[in-house]
Amino acid sequence: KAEDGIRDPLWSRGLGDVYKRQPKDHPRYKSLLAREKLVDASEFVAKQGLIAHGRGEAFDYLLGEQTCLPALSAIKAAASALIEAKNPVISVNGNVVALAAREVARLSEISGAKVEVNLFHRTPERVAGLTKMMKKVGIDALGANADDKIPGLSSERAKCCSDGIGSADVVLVPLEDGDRCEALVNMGKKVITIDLNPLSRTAQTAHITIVDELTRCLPLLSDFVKEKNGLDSFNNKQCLTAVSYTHLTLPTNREV
Ligand code: PTJ
Repeated sequence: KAEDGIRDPLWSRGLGDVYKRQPKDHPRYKSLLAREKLVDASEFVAKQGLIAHGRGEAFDYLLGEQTCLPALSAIKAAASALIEAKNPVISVNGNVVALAAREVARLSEISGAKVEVNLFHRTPERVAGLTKMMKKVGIDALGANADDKIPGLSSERAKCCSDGIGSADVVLVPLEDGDRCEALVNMGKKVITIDLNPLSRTAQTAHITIVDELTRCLPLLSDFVKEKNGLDSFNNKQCLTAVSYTHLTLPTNREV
């Protein structure tokens, strides 16, 4: 254990080990790697997050495990929103930190967005552990001193930071619960989400929904912000319809 009493998560065995333990020639190497990252950080990933990951995998399988054209438009619209934002915040949960801490760190650096650890299944231990994981990739994440509340939500899941989500104009909140997404929209925030399920309440409620896998779309989003390659005219409903009708297919015609 480290001196603060929290076991060094994720990189305790060195991230290299996570990669080395997976057979690189396995046809589903990337999928194995993602699962291994979640297991490695299991102390701070909600058990429910593992189920959420399985649902995401299933949708990604049907999407052909690639960024579809409507998702690309949504990523560009998200880039525009982040570029124009005055106080952008990236809200991260257990799954997001375990899978994509480095990708979040790069986006935060490029966009100037703050990072807040904000959890559905909130405990002080999880907030501290995930904050420490962000620190290891160079990010001082907010979250521990939650002094504000998201109106309309009960109990621990309402907590947030006044200098983070509380005062943000644009919030990027990947893999979010539908209730909380709606509450953020009701607060007047511009909400960008990343969710592989185009039918979820979060996907339907957010202003900009990127229907793509988290680790696949974050680097693209960072590149577009850096290149100022945004898209101002965007219709989320049309985008979700295009994903559902054109890109969610049964994988009968491709290698599985
Ligand atoms: O760490 P906590 O306590 O904040 O809890 C996090 C979870 C994920 C448990 C919580 O936010 C939750 O219950 O989320 P939901 O309502 O299950 O929604 C998660 C959504 O993310 C689902 O629609 C999944 O399809 C989608 N998803 C899962 N993995 C990925 C994903 N979308 C993009 N990339 C992924 N890797």
